[in-house]
Amino acid sequence: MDNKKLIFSGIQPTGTFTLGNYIGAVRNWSPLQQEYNCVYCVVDMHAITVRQDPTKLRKNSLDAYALLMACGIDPQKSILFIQSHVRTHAELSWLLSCSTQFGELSRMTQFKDKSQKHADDVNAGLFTYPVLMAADILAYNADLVPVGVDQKQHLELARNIAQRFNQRYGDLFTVPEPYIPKVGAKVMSLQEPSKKMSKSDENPNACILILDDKDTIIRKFKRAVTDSDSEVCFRDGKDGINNLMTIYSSVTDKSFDDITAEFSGKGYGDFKIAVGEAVADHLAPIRSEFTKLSQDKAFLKQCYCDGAEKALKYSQRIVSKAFHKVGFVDKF
Ligand code: ATP
Ligand code: LTN
Repeated sequence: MDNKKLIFSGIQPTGTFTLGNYIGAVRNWSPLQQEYNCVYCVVDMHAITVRQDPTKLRKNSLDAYALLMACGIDPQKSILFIQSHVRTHAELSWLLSCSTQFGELSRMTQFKDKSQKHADDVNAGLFTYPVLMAADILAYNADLVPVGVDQKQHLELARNIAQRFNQRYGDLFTVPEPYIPKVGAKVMSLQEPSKKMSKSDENPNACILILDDKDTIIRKFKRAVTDSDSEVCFRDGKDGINNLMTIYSSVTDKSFDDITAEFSGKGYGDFKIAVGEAVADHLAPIRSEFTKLSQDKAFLKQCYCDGAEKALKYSQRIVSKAFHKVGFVDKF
């Protein structure tokens, strides 16, 4: 093994990725492949904490895998796999759940939000979701975890679980650090800019999907909720415009000052169209790569089977040490 640091991250196959998933997380995964050993995962086991249609889940998982490749993740460079294919995640999750307190899990804001949203199905998996996420990360002794800001609390918990396990049983796990982008760590809904953009939003105008065509993208931006002012500038109280500026800045690399100068004297209408065009141009190559990849089912299968094999081999070394440390009888 080389001494490069290890990156781990995952995304749920709960639908086509939004521009929020892309800017806040997935977009940053591909460049990291140059400098780090990377492990990326489609977390289908996390997805079933909310009711899923089985046929749709299977399709969404394969699409999510192909989308990650279309976003530049190369299965030759990184370990890219589907979570349920690698048993060590569930195994380690059980061990870690016995080092996690009920009180800690009760404080997770995602649990509070999701149990309100799905009040008819507040299942145990929704509650222990962050333990499985900790297992994903710790099974690879990941150093860095690139995520959007909404996952910071879960990552903090993963750090606490790692430290507690190490104290109880002796050093084993690396305590992971979050890796959160400076711009775009929380892309907001286009319809309610005080809420995060989310794959599972019921209002289709609230989010841009990364496979939306150019006309749809421009139409959604034109309808984006803004304020009654007319100046394109980043300021408190201008949530809608701040969000559009963040999006425009992250796809064009322009600074907020440059954007304000570019649109001085022009109205919100011109700005919204410019954002729509920049986003559509940025996403076009991903869309065509995805179309190409998803036609080659045999190739995709070869990639995810290969990925699962490598992931199991890597994580098994660490998880079997954890089994030994807690006092399970060795098999070999
Ligand atoms: P769901 O709506 O099904 O709960 P989600 O859209 O929140 O899903 P996840 O699969 O839970 O997406 O998240 C994948 C990654 O995308 C995570 O790193 C998360 O932090 C990031 N992310 C999700 N939404 C946003 C957003 N609006 N802005 C920035 N990053 C985001
Ligand atoms: N909970 C994450 C998805 C996720 C993840 C992970 C992210 C599952 N396991 C491990 C980073 C590392 C979310 O985005 N909702």
